[in-house]
Amino acid sequence: MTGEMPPGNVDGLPAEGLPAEVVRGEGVLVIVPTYQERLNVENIVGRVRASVPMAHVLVVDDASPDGTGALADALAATDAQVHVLHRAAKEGLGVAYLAGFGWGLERDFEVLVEMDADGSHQPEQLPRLLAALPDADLVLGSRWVPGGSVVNWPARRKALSQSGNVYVRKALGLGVHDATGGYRAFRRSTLEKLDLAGVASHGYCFQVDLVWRTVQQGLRVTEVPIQFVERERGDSKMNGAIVREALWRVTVWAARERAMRLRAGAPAGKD
Ligand SMILES: Nc1nc2c(ncn2[C@@H]2O[C@H](COP(=O)(O)OP(=O)(O)O)[C@@H](O)[C@H]2O)c(=O)[nH]1
Ligand SMILES: [Mg+2]
Repeated sequence: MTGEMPPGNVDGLPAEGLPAEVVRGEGVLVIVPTYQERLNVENIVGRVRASVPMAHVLVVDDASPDGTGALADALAATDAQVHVLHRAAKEGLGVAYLAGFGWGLERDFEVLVEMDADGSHQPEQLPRLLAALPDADLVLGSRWVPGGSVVNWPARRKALSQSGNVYVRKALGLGVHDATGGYRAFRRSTLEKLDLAGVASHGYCFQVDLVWRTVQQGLRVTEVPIQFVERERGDSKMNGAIVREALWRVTVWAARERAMRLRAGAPAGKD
């Protein structure tokens, strides 16, 4: 599965403002939000540590009733590169990531990575994302570019993700094929420019929100193909409300953007 993967060591790449050590994992924080992931947390943390040994991991747990947080604490107790941020209640993926970003930005991390806990985002592909960072301000792991794929999704879920991404691309005029995915690497400098305090979106919409903000700042977004593997253990927290939130917020942003362009006398969008 990982045979065609480039090696983690990417010596020789021109690193614009990014030392080669960062591309190899030094100063990299992998943020893993968890809710009810007791069956997955040890596996994902171990795989990140094996794949990019210099990187640190931050588990952001929303007081999972199944004891995910305590298990993460036990992992952190034996590994100085594993950390846990306990939140008091489940408030959605977006709020958990914002807390994780805050934690990482307060410390000296240069790169902040988003990764699901359920194994859908393979830690073995992280070197691939990091290798693209010298030429990007945000690297997206993408299912919907050539070379990208999804394993074990029913046709209905695949169609939902693909059509959702087409809608986002057309409505916002974004040149991005997977704006809803949650496997991505931000430079610290990118997050610092995004007005994170103003982010109100929660689920998939949170992911679109951050790409949209990054593009609006004129920053460089690069998509790297990933193989997304549907979880084998535990349950998805995706629900209709998460999809509806993304739909209405994207529609509102698109309408606002169009109105602003019209007022400025410019052509309305690229669609
Ligand atoms: N901390 C936290 N993590 C969450 C929350 N909702 C989902 N997650 C985590 O976000 C990741 C993706 O969620 P998942 O249910 O797999 O969504 P799916 O991949 O879209 O089906 C997993 O690691 C979840 O445990 C939440 O409210 N709080
Ligand atoms: Mg999942």
